[in-house]
Amino acid sequence: IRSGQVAAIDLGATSGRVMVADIGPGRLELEQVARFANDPVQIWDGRRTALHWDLPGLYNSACAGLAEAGRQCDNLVGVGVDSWAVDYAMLREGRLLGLPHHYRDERTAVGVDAVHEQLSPVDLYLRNGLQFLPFTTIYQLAAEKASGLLDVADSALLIPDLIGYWLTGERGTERTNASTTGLLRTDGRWDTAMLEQLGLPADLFPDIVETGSTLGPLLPAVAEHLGLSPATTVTSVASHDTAAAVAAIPMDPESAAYISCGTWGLVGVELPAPVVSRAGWKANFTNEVGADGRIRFLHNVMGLWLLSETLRQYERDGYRADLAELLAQAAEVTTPFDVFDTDDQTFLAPGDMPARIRSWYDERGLRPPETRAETVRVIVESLAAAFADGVRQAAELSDTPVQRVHMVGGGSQNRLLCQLTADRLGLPVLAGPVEATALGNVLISARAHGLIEGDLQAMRTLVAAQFPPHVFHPRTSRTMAGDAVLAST
Ligand code: LRH
Repeated sequence: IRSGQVAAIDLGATSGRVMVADIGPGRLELEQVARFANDPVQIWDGRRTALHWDLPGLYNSACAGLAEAGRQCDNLVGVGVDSWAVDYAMLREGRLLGLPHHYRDERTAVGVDAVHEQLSPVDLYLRNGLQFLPFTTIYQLAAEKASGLLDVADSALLIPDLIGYWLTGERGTERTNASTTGLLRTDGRWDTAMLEQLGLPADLFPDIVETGSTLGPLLPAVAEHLGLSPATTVTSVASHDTAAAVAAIPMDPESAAYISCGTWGLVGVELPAPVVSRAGWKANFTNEVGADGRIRFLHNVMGLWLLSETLRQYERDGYRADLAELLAQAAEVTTPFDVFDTDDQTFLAPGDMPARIRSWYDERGLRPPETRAETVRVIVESLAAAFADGVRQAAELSDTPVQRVHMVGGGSQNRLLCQLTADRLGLPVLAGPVEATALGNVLISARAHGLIEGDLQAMRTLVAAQFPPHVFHPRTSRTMAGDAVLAST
């Protein structure tokens, strides 16, 4: 066992950070060295303004963070990169062809139609085991066909793989993130027959690289520019942020469900093998690959996006929104409201969220929230309801006897959300760690560098010891099945 530190570049949909971890047997210390905004850019493309990620800007900020990490560490041995899933950049002869599209860009609708003309949604599900999300890579690529870019590109890289390529000059498609593209069969291989049927190039993405493998050392010029040792290597960690988070959840997957709650709320269980059934298709449950070959059987709930986009609107309206204050006011709301369907695609795009929520109620003749506190309350209530449904369905569809629910990510700091979720399920919610994604990133990196050893269970034990969760006990005796509602307080 060696000693040293590893750095994580963790890119979220609203902000990115560089974290440093000092890890060894029984030791896990995590520190943030840089945090930066991730502000998508709207750019005129000749026909419309399209929503893109500012990848060069993010890379620049990440590099500044790595340089700072190097200054703070005595032996920085490695770097791992994770980000949101599905999005990709196109390249020709190694050079970037324009900024990657944001998955919330509206261009994907034509792609969905084009794919479903060739393959029915259920047939597609039986091939790739993924829930329907209109922005999955397969739909984005199908939409891309019209742009002509596919004729020019000779390769494509998922976002963390692009950062890894810029750092090392090496290309690969990391396994966990590859599993979100819809381009793999449930056996983990590229579905070349399907790509051919859809008229998409079969060799656009580089070969799959396994989670935890070494991508390569930093390019000499990069190492010099950042003041890092040229021996520093980049590990292909669980580069899908959700896979990294799940790897670090201090849970026993045999009896626990999880909610990885950031921009999205990913609700599910961890399984040894995919569950691909008609019932799973109907419930829109996905089989994504996790660290060490586990399956993340989960459903995407709209997540904190509903809240952050609401706050953004309040600021546009000239109100200086303070989340903590609004949540405190929301907790005091006693008027009962129906919950709204957080899965409704109308909430996907950026824009005026409170107005869209109000219309959702109006269109159904239901009483809409009026005040800011009421709006925040219905969002949190509706998220808790969607989380509870997700947990129940995950348990049922996978035959997992769920006894507790782990909430990690930013949502674990939202006490109202944790409590309401516990109440709706009648199960304890164990909140934290908030930085599960970065922890999963550094743990896999540290293991690859020989700083720690062991399986996922060993890593989770390390997390549990250093980051004991905060327990929210249910205030009702409601059962998992959702019947018998008896308030005990
Ligand atoms: C969460 C996440 C999620 C994907 C979405 C695109 O950040 O990676 O797992 O479905 O972003």
